[in-house]
Amino acid sequence: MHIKGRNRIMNLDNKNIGILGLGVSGYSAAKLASSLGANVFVSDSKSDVNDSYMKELTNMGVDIELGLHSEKILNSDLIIKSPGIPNDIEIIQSILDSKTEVISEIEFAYRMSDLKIIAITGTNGKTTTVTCLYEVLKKKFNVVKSGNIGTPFSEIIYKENKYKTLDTDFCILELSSFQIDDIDTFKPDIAMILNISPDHLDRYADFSDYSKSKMNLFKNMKDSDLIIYNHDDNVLCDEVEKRDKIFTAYSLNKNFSIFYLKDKKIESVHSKKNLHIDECELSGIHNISNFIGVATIASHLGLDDKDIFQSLKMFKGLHHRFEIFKQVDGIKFINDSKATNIASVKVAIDSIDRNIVLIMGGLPKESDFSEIIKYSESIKSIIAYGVASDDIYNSLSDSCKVLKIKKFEQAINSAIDLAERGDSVLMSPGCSSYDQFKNFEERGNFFKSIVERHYS
Ligand code: UMA
Ligand code: ADP
Repeated sequence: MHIKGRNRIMNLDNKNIGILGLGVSGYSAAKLASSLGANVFVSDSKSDVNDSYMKELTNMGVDIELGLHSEKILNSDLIIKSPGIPNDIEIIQSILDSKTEVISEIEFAYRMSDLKIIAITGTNGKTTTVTCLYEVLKKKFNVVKSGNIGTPFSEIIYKENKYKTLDTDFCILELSSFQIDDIDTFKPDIAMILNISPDHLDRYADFSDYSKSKMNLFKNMKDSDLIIYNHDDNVLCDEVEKRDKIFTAYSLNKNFSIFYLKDKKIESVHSKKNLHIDECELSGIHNISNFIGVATIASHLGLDDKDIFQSLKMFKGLHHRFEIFKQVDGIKFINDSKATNIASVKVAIDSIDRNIVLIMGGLPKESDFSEIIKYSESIKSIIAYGVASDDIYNSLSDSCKVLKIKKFEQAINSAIDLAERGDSVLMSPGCSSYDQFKNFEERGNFFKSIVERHYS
């Protein structure tokens, strides 16, 4: 089948498409390729993959190999790589030697679609910002959200083709650096970058390599496209300086932005309207910054300030991201389980300011936590749990009171015992959850259940 693409008509009839990885991206890319007439081969190094993916794809005639990456994939005309697959595995070297084209799942879906794209990236705040932007834009447009947030871009295109839902105005794509790495022609109509701080350094040579990967998002964008960046992020400002593109800034500061923060109000240069941050469902200085980014895009797309502020005011945020889930006996409990790097812990502390009982720990991404020292005045005590507890203790015990407790449940109970009226118990771990949990959701839900049980 031949489908129309904006500038990228790609005929897949009888093409051999190889796909590396049978997670959700591989599954959706395989369905899309197969539905468009390609011969599809999928290879996954694990033997136990999702059964329903196997059944559905096998029924579509997709050839699947499990438990290894054999050289069979070298028979492909084009290879689509799942984002979680690093470039240093052996089969990638053989593919590169064979000169077969390798692209990301995002690039593949892009080549198959006509959709207008708003792409959001950054180290922290992507999912919150994409969800908030979706809530604001849906008042005026038909929008869908996709990408790293959970639904692969290929799934959106597959469904658009299958159900002929051709009235989508914008696809809002959350993009991780892994997804940006293997783009080639991908060009969003609007792109926004929130911040860059150290993360995923196991996949990149160094921080500069990681930053370059994020900035790669803009490489095909033209002056007629809109590229927005957070001017309050120093790393981003340096990266923007180095590039010969037209960038639009957003900031908390009036000098750089069409929306800005003044006397606890988000103000607009275009109207006398404003939004008092105490009226918003969501709190946190980082979320005000996210709101200003969202408002900047919405305003460029013609939404008026009144509608933008109304939607921002109502936006409740997401679970596990600076989620104030309980206030009892004058103590606030905040679940920030998704804070898996130090930058996200810093903004959480900044948003509370004082009397914080901070729970950090899990599986560390780095061993140096000393950046937290500058917040020691705001922190009453730190409970350090899990594999990272020694590193946290070593980095911070000279400046803060740090208690080391290996088991998560005991760590939370100790935090509850320590907390007094006027305190905030903040679980903002700065590490991944995998030493004691399946994922950050499980860790956050367990935290909430321990607190609820204590006060029931
Ligand atoms: N695999 C191989 N060979 C390897 C390594 C892995 O075959 O050498 C296989 C695994 O056995 C597994 C499959 O690859 O079956 C997994 O592929 P994947 O890791 O790319 O994961 P997907 O299920 O396709 O999900 C991906 C994103 N995952 C990652 O980037 C790690 C999801 O983001 C995203 O929601 C989804 O695509 C849809 O776009 C998750 C994530 O953790 C939430 N992202 C990271 C983050 O947010 O920090 C970047
Ligand atoms: P991502 O999708 O980039 O991981 P999330 O919206 O899931 O981002 O939030 C992850 C963590 O980052 C949470 O702890 C959240 O409070 C924090 N966060 C949200 N926005 C920002 C921001 N603009 N700067 C720094 N941290 C942020």
